[in-house]
Amino acid sequence: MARIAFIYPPLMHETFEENLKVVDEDFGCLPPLSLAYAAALAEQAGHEARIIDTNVLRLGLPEVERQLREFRPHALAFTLSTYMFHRTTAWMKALRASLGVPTIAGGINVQLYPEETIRTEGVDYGILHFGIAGFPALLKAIEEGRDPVGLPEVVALDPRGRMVIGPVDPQPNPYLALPLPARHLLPNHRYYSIISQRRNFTVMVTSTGCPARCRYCAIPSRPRYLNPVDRVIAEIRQCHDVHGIREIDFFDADFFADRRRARLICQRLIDEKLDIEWSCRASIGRFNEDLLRLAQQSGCRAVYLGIETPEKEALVLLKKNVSPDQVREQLQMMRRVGVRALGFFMLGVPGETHASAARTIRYALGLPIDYAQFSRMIPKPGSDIHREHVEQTGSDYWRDLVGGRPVPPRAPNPWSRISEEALENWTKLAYLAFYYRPSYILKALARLRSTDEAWRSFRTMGRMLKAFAAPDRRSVIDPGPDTPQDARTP
Ligand code: B12
Repeated sequence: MARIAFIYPPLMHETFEENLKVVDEDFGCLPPLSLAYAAALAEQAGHEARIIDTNVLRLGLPEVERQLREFRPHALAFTLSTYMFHRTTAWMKALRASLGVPTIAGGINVQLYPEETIRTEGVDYGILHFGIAGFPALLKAIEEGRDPVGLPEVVALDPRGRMVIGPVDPQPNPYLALPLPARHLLPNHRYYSIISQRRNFTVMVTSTGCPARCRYCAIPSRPRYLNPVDRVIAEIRQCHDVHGIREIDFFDADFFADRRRARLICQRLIDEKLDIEWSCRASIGRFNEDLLRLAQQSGCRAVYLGIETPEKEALVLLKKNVSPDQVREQLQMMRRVGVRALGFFMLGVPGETHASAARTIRYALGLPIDYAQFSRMIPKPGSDIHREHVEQTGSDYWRDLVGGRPVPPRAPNPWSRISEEALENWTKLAYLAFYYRPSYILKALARLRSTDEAWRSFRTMGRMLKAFAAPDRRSVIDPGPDTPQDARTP
């Protein structure tokens, strides 16, 4: 039996991300689900696991080092996103140096950029896909002092410095072999999201991939697997009974994508009489009133919808098959049923001008939604737009970033016709215009259910005001001409 420490370093906003800094920072404190899955795989193989979530516990490197010295791990494990790549690998490097044990990285970035990942200092081994066969095999090899090069799903360098990717056994449905995430290793009472209302709160994912093909999103490129309903219910029941969880945010790209399955899950939640409220993400047009009523009865309180933009041409180019009429219809239906709506909007879509950005904000203000999130459109790693971006700019921004090559602070946006600075200002203005309406504030106050929630909302409102108090408003007040010369050239 080996001791494995799973470390979740501090999440920090990076300039190249789609959200404003203040939004990223106030999004909440959510559990590291991927690490909880990986830790469950380690425990299933008979090892002792510990997760250190530095975000929720507010720990710095020296304290983590101290705790690890006590735990005496045989290996250190991390999840690597592209965005957090350098921050995470800096922690890997530092902890490997001070503890002298190998480091293992799994997660989306290893999948996207295995070569750059494995050649980064501080990373000893990578795990691809779900790691069901590979992770236990790798831990066993480390424990027994064997060379793991060539093991299934393992990415490693051979003695000659060549990258070797072990064979990947295509699983029909990895969920059938995945244990439930090890939430018993997490401080479940500490987590919350910006809009959560109850504690304990957690996030859950019941499917991977997405049947929609929106070109700006990275999720459609991932294989589609559905966790069987019985397993989903078992996970929810465990959350409820063992971890005192009373609110769940489902992070599936579209929880209602498979209507039959969604209906079954809702019906089972009703039958099992669990005291759970939940929210999820869904595509416009994918759920009807009947299904939403059942969801509401089973505890659904909010649905997040990708509304993005009212601009018809951009919607077609991005393969986002919704019309503003459909959006309104769906939102009115949600009002009738009594489920809150959060709309995601993007600024900087193809052909974006000052006039269209203003239209998007007015559109958001005119919709019956309870929350809105405004982001810049960026070429998310793994999305169609990203592939197009590589062709248009002749370089892969993210590959260069993780490969340690110099990159500008933001990936150039060759689609939008207004500058990055102006886009940022429009995004700030969108938040101010949406959240600081007296009518909105009154409604938000009426919605509050606890002092904890009230405190979080006031703090976020205060921080937003402070962050947006002194933006360069010139580009918003005097937007200038909508001409191609106005564009920031890539
Ligand atoms: C839930 C979720 C979260 C949760 C939990 C995050 C976590 N890492 O656990 C929260 C809300 C906290 C979160 C935060 C962030 N997320 Co997130 N998140 C997701 C989401 C929706 C599902 C991930 C998931 O749990 N899938 C289900 C499990 C079963 O699959 P998995 O994550 O791939 O994990 C399996 C394997 O990959 C592997 N594995 C993963 N890590 C490790 C580690 C080891 C050691 C081993 C052995 C195996 C292993 O084992 C797992 C089980 O088999 C994905 C999108 C998606 N649908 O995949 C985005 C996604 C991964 N997130 C993304 C981003 C950008 C972020 C943030 C940077 C956002 C921010 N600005 O703060 C942070 C970064 C967090 C981090 N350091 O990883 C991007 C990543 C893009 C990229 N290439 O960088 C994605 C792809 C969404 C998107 N925008 O396209 N996220």
